[in-house]
Amino acid sequence: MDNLKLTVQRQGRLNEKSLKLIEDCGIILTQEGKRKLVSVSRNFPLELLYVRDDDIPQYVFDGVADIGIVGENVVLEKGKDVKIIERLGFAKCRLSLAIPQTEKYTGKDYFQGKRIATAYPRILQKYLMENKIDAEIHEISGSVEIAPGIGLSDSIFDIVSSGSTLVGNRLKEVEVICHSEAVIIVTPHLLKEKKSILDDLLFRIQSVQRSKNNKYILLNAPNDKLDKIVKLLPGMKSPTIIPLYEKGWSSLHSVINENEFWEVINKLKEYGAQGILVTSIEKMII
Ligand code: PRT
Ligand code: ZN
Repeated sequence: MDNLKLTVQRQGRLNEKSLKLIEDCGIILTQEGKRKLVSVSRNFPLELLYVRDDDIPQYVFDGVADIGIVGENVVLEKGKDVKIIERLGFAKCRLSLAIPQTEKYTGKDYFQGKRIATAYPRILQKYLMENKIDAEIHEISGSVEIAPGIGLSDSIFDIVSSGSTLVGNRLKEVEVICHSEAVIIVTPHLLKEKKSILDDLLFRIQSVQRSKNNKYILLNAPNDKLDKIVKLLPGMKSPTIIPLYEKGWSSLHSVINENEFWEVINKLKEYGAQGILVTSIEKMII
């Protein structure tokens, strides 16, 4: 049977995490394969194609690759008819409008008649049309943040993550247009026989993703507070409770969403929980 073809970024911000995700799924790629244009797994029917991230939507749309891992911003910008089937939670960033720090921002109408430099003309055009802003788009492919400083534009529309690039170029972020993260896209031409390989891969990816968002928690608690603690930590089906040697106490094991942990911890202490241990989970299948 044919391998499922996955295209990933050859070099750059997405490359390492894309490969790590595949590795976390138990899929072994040959070491030297990472430097080639193509590599084949020896324990899963998967083939990797390494390309520039900008080319990924086209490769997937054409069916040269069945699926791809790419930033949502690139998917939106290319406008190809590919479907996002999974959000991966890394390479998070936003696409924003920014203006010189010395300028007074008066709201969206500030951009009427202005020149905006960007590498994302399509996303920007859509935003300007939706907001009835008549501005001039200057498409440039890199170092967008220097455009206002050299007189190429009045403002920029670009990717922002920490915001330090903007500050370093004396710019300020004034409108966030959209958010982005790495996603998996699938071709509209997926062959039936490859669908089951894709389902298997997605099952593995989701187990890995879930395990990243959750922690295994163990604690000791007085028996009369167990009901309250179980409500805070309902776990996957229900927590495991094991009696301690010391009378009146139990050990409780459960799973907790990482984002909820700090909210719950104070309540746990209030209910007399002690010896709280939190550890990571490698795979999580529900
Ligand atoms: O060579 P190739 O074309 O494959 O790669 P590339 O240079 O086009 O892309 P790359 O590797 O830089 O980024 C790949 C993807 O990572 C992007 O498409 C985004 O989806 C995502 N991503 C996440 C980012 C950032 N964070 C990011 N901070 N992409 C770029 N940046 C740049 C941004 O352009 C700006 O210059 O970092 C600067 C802003 O960062 P802060 O932290 O200073 O705000
Ligand atoms: Zn690129």
